[in-house]
Amino acid sequence: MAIGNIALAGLDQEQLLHMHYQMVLVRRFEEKAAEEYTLGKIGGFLHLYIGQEASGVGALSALRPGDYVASSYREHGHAILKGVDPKLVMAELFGKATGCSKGRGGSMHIYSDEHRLIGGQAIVGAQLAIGTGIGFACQYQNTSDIVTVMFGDGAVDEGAFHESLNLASLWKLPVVYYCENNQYSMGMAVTKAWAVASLEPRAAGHGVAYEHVDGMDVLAVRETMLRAAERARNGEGPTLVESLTYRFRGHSITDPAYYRTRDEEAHWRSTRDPIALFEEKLKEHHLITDEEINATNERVDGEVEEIARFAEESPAPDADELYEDVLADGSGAIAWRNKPSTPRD
Ligand SMILES: Cc1ncc(C[n+]2csc(CCOP(=O)(O)OP(=O)(O)O)c2C)c(N)n1
Ligand SMILES: [Mg+2]
Repeated sequence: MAIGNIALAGLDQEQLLHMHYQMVLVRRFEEKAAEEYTLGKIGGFLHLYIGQEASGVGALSALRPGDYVASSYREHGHAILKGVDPKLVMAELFGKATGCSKGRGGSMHIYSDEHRLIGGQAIVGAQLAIGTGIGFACQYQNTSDIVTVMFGDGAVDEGAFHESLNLASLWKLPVVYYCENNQYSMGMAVTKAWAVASLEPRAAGHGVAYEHVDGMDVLAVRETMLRAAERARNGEGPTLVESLTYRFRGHSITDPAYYRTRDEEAHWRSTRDPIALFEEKLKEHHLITDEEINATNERVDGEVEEIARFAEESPAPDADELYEDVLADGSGAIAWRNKPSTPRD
């Protein structure tokens, strides 16, 4: 067994190996989800997080359990890292009653009140406004909780991005705006969409602190996020963190990604795989051996089989529940907690 008495980024060996395990778990979970999708077990959309594991593990490792996370539709990994049981996440993808959103949300609407995971939002940029509102609530209620809003490079062109950053800056809200710049929004390359090379000028435009980080380096991400979280908790207001990463698959599972070359993908996979990079670093510091990496891979493979089995064997939601938790009709907000005697159209 590798013996590491060297702490990296202030973390001991056990903590570092746990981060490695989390990255492998998120990767394998997504690979399994892709497999189940092709078997017809998962319907609707499916946006995988493969390639972005360091960005997620590093960011969420810097948060406290009571902190809020608001995310996009590429959120399976965020949910797992926020503490939601992966079995309940997979069951949600399968649309099963045991899913964390009772099987009614699916891949894009993973949610857990208990874990303070505020979605899973399918509307690009929705989480920016929602997260900012939660930040206001945290401040108003005088708590030490903060909010991390996770979004993609496509969301920064939404009006909600500017409205949110302006208010959060003005009121010094405890929010970290975490942009996972994976360089594409669906088929649109960032280089064709942004008039500027980074988000720095946009942050400056709203008087918001800005940090850029290599999103393939899990420890660099963690350190950046620790600083941003501290600023938020200390009443110094929001930070916009830009985490440069790459998604190894298409936008969603059905996207053949014709807008970029296979060479470009192969380059990122072979030279910038965040798991391989972290393994190299751990080995360099004698904190892990190849045998231990293999053992982690095997352990996670077993866990993921179990996760998928749970989802497969779970029951479908009862058809009678179809009208439960419907929040609105045409005339305004009506909370239907129970099935109405006469279903409305
Ligand atoms: C308001 C809105 N506009 C357009 C869409 C369609 N849409 C879904 S994902 C997406 C791209 C977003 O890309 P990015 O923010 O970079 O996130 P990524 O998918 O790369 O994680 C678009 C345009 C949407 N869901 N919502
Ligand atoms: Mg993107």
